[in-house]
Amino acid sequence: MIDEATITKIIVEKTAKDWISLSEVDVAVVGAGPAGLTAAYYLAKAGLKTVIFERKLSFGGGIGGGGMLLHKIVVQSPAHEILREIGCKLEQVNENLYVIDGSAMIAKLANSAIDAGAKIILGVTVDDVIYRNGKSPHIAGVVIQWTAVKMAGIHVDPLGVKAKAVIDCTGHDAEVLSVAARKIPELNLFVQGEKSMWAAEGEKLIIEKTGEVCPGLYAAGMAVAALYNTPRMGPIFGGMLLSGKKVAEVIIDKLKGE
Ligand code: 48F
Repeated sequence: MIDEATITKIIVEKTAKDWISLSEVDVAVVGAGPAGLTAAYYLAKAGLKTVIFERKLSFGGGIGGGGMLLHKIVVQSPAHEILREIGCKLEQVNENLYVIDGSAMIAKLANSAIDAGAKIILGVTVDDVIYRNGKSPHIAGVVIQWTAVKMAGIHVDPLGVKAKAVIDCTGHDAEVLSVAARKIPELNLFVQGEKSMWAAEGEKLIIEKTGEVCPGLYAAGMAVAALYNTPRMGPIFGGMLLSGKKVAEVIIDKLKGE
């Protein structure tokens, strides 16, 4: 039987159950772009309790906009192996470049992260971090608010989610790193902003520099370029996938070793 009150009860009860579970996780990924979705896929696959908080009501980040709204996404070797692993059909264009529709890539990345066990919560903005000061300061979770509340400009206190690891996958603005740098000066973080475009160098450096930024806080994807002032690469996406995979491996090593 379809009954309005029953529908409401199911939504409220099941959402509350999920949120109670999500109040403490192994990894909080901020942003469901290519780096965040790839990281969540590998983290969840390794058995870590993983949540992605995404500001918008959709996932994919910069994939959907492609290069100047054109719907083909270019990925270089060996990042194509990640896409093959999750069932993407790629067209090989030359020795090391592959192409795929943006919509297909978004769907497959999100699907693989969800199937591996990650939760993706849409419409939630991370606007601060939780920190502790032991021997040295460390990040212990994220502070979240409904995006709709932020947009309304009304003052509503946020909620906190504890996490053993927080990954900034927010893209060009490196929002989590920026707020941590501003509010916790003892972390000695300085978000410099990215350099102008140099595709090959940008891709190489982003993968190299992906990893832990300070205890509990990690960066992947374009947030890494913003932190270390490395070049933007424009619409080539292999570095984002490899960066997401690398940060997952670093965190898996760390958390499984504890
Ligand atoms: O921008 P985005 O796709 O970041 P990325 O994974 O990939 C960058 C590429 O798309 C492209 C590029 C290289 O090819 O230059 O731009 O590093 O995805 C970031 C996601 O984070 C969300 C945002 O809506 C987007 O979906 N986001 C940003 N800030 C917040 C956030 C926040 N404070 N809280 C929650 N989500």
